Amino acid sequence: MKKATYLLFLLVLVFNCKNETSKKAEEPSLKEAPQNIASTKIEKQLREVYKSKTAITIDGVSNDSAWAKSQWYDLNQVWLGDSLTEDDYSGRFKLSWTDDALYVLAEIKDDTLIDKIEDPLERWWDDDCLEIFIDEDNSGGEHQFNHNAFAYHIALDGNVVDMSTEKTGKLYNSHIESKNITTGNTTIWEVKMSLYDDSYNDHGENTPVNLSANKKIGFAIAYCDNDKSLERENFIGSIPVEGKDKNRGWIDANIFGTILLKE
Ligand SMILES: [Ca+2]
Ligand SMILES: [Ca+2]
Ligand SMILES: [Ca+2]
Ligand SMILES: [Ca+2]
Repeated sequence: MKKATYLLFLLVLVFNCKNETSKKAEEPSLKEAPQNIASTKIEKQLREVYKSKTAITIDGVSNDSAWAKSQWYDLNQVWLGDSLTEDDYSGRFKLSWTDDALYVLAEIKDDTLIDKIEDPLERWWDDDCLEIFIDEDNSGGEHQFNHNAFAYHIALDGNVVDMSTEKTGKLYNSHIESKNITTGNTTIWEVKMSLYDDSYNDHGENTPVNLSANKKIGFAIAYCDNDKSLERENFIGSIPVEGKDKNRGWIDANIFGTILLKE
């Protein structure tokens, strides 16, 4: 009897050890999980974006002729936080392009604008900000700490932040010219973006790509809404994300929509 109990104890010990070993072995791969996202993009939300024949002035005023010709798209998919009320948030956007840039016009209605974290590289997603996702070659796939795609957070003060290849936030202000003007609870954001391909080097010289008709680009846009909390209260995107975890855009370019540039 004693022997049997001892054997049982040994068995349990060995089993536990095995479990412990496999657990430990899985930990690093769990942390590196984003590295294993394959480029399995399925084209969704394919939208035609028309070229601007005249220059678009980045002044936060939407009276440029390109905007009159472009259609509004909803910015209404809740990726994080509870369901929204009309007072708390509503948003929509338009797109256009020229040979050297992609243009975004966003109209955001937000009851309280906050920009209280002074350091632009500290929790840049917890102040109100516009976030624009660009996958220049529409490849899809993982982009958390590389430049297969970009997730530009544009703060109310114009600072632009994304994750660098050093796995920290970095300013990419040279990629984006923007201006926002708030009237009442409505903010107009006008944005001009230079696009870079996946060879982008955080420590080298980089040349933006030239845009041309029939080019496809992976694209999504979102708004981080915080009104009074330590962390953002809502994250609202332009495209439905399947599954429970909808905060995937900053890691996984497979979830982006696709835009098709047209003359
Ligand atoms: Ca303008
Ligand atoms: Ca709000
Ligand atoms: Ca890419
Ligand atoms: Ca807000």
